[in-house]
Amino acid sequence: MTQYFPDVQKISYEGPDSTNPLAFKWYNPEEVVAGKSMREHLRFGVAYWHTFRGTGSDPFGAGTMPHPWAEAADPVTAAEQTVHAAFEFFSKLGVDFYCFHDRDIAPEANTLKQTNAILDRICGLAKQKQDETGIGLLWNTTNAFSHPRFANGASTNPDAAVFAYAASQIKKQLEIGKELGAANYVFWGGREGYATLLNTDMKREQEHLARLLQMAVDYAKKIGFEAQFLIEPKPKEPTKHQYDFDAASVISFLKGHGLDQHFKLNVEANHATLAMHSFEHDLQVASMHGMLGSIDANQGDLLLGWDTDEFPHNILEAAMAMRVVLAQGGIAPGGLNFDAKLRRESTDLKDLFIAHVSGMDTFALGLKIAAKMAADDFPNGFIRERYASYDSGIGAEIASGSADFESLEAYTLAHGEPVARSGKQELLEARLNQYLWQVR
Ligand code: XUL
Ligand code: CO
Repeated sequence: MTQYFPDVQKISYEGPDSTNPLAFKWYNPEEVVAGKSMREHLRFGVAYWHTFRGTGSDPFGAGTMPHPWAEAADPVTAAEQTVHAAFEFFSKLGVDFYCFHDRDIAPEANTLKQTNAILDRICGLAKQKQDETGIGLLWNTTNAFSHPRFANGASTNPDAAVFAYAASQIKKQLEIGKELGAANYVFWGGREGYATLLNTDMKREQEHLARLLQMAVDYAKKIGFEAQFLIEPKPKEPTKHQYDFDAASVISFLKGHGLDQHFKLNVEANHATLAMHSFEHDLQVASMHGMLGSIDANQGDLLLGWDTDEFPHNILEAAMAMRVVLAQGGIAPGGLNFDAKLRRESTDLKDLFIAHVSGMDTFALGLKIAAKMAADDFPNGFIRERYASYDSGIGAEIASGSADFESLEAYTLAHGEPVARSGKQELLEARLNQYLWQVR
């Protein structure tokens, strides 16, 4: 069998002092942290589209990345070779999961029928490789945004025939997800949004989006596909205003359409920052509604206003993310999918491994830091204390709803000016830095 990465052996854990770029410094899959192995906590996944199909092209130039698996002239043979390359990569890296869109894993043909037949053939091979390796599908999803037919959206398209096409594609992907035992199924908005209200009936478009989601819920039930459904928020790109703007707007959309029981969120770091939120903010919003389902682990660039999808290497951000995940008791059946791509200038095949190893180490270290903080009740103890006035007396009356304006006025008249209490932000930041630098 052809090896696509002959120079790379199985990546192993060598510990924090190693200087080997092809070894883990922090990710030690069987090491137990806060009662579970790192592998159980982190549930890493590789994104098929970036890692095996991303070429490094940008609006100013062609692809720069070698893809030996895609060199076959015939696209179906290339797709089969890509499955082999992908499973070699997953096995050597030691991830337990992967994710794909229908159009990453198999090429589109002239008709939906032909396209679906090719998809079945390639996914049959993927199933065989899953069974051989024990590597599972974290989630699959539908690409209803690249083809020119989706230029004006999929379920929010003004043309009902395009809605029908998108629905047919999603129907097939739900069947594929069932076949491959996907743990989750993702809906990312693609081109569900608009550029100008001069040609857009926003209310109608959003109602159609809700219809599509309800149909997906109904069909999954009908075929017995039990994956967790996830919506992935993003505020802009490719449209100027994406409907699934951020965690808060997605949650209120789902609640407004009676869909919230059926969906959780797949929060992506770079999408949160494009919405002018921190990664941890959007994670926290989703989590406090019991709706944080999975994570697209990447990072953006503060100085660039688009989705740069860099591999995560920010330990502080990873620690803050894992703090939210630990507090809600874990991320399963979701996981951490590296929706991340190499920089266009990183052109060695080995860079794919180096980038994933660095991302996995970043989150493994983040997990250890977050676990140490949780064990010390930091900063939770401080936060609890900060709100302690609501645990008894007048505060408990406010929280329980038994206080009213008259009783609060009487309290204020009797007690006078409240005593100022410091929020201690600088103290907490300094303490946090101690965690970042001391955990090993
Ligand atoms: C696009 C993006 C997608 C989704 C899946 O910004 O993040 O790749 O993760 O469609
Ligand atoms: Co994503």
